[in-house]
Amino acid sequence: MTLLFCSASDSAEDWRREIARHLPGVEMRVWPETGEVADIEVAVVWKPPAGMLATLPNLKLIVSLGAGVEPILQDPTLPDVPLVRMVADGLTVDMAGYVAFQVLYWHRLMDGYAALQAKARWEQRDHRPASEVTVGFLGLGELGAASARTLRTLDYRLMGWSRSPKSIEGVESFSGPDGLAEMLPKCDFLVCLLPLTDETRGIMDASLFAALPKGAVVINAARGGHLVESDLLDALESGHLHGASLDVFATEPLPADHPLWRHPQVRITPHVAGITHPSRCAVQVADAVKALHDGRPLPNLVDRSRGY
Ligand code: NDP
Ligand code: OXD
Repeated sequence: MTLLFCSASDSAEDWRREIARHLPGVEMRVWPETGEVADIEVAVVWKPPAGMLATLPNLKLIVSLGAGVEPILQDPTLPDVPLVRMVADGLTVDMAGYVAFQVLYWHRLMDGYAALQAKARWEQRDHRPASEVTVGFLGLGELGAASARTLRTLDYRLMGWSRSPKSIEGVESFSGPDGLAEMLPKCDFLVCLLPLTDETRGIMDASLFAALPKGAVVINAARGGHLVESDLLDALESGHLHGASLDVFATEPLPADHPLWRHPQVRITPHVAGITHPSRCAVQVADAVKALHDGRPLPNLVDRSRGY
């Protein structure tokens, strides 16, 4: 079997080593060195150039190196073959750690203590008990649910909004437009872990921020397209929102002159909340390829009609 690897931001050599370990006998080619395209049955990709996958006449499976698949689904020439996405313990643990860190940063007043340290001032400030702080999630899938479970061990009050209602111990579930309207006013923190689809694009806008209580903090670790950045800046400037932690942006890399970089109440990371490391994620690629080969159901299959 021949596999084509295509990613501008992952090390092809590291992936070659791991693919050889988990899929001995499979030949890995690295785009654009495709060789004879008719040989290629599996494409392993992150942000492939539009039209690239359509050049592979015998393609049987697309494996996304990302958990989010909108960069693949937006290709109008995308061939009609199964698409599986990355779901891996290592990535999930990374994301839960990122979310917990950002919630703790704001809740435990680390922004204020950093400012005090700069002035060599010893000043104890009061923070609310975690049991009185509500963290709401937009999206309670692999990453939202795992992040909520992690925060549960720290005693936060937890809520989550998803398409279908969920039953997760210690997490109050909301769904549908009414559910969102009911959840938002209760959230001291709002964490976005939705897929980017036609339904979720721009969901974090002025009207959503207005529905949050004054002083709320927004954390976006999903996609830049979920957030209307100018509305966020307005909500921070007016003092309605206290802060924001952002890992993803409408334009990546975030342009150097973007006002978000310099806003004192915004914490920025460069799309690193959950990373697909080859050493811990190649096994997921191998599982999908083996399932295809054996004719078994494919794990983590994307439902194209839903867009995630
Ligand atoms: P999942 O598909 O497992 O979960 C998505 C969740 O969103 C589900 O609970 C789903 O509801 C809910 N949802 C989808 N559409 C709607 C809607 N219209 N209304 C309400 N709820 C909706 O995805 P993951 O948890 O694995 O990943 C989430 C996203 O995180 C990815 O799509 C990606 O964009 C982002 N990501 C970011 C990373 C980073 O480094 N910053 C790393 C990895 C992922 P239901 O359960 O009912 O279907
Ligand atoms: C992903 C990502 O979707 O890295 O996995 O953003």
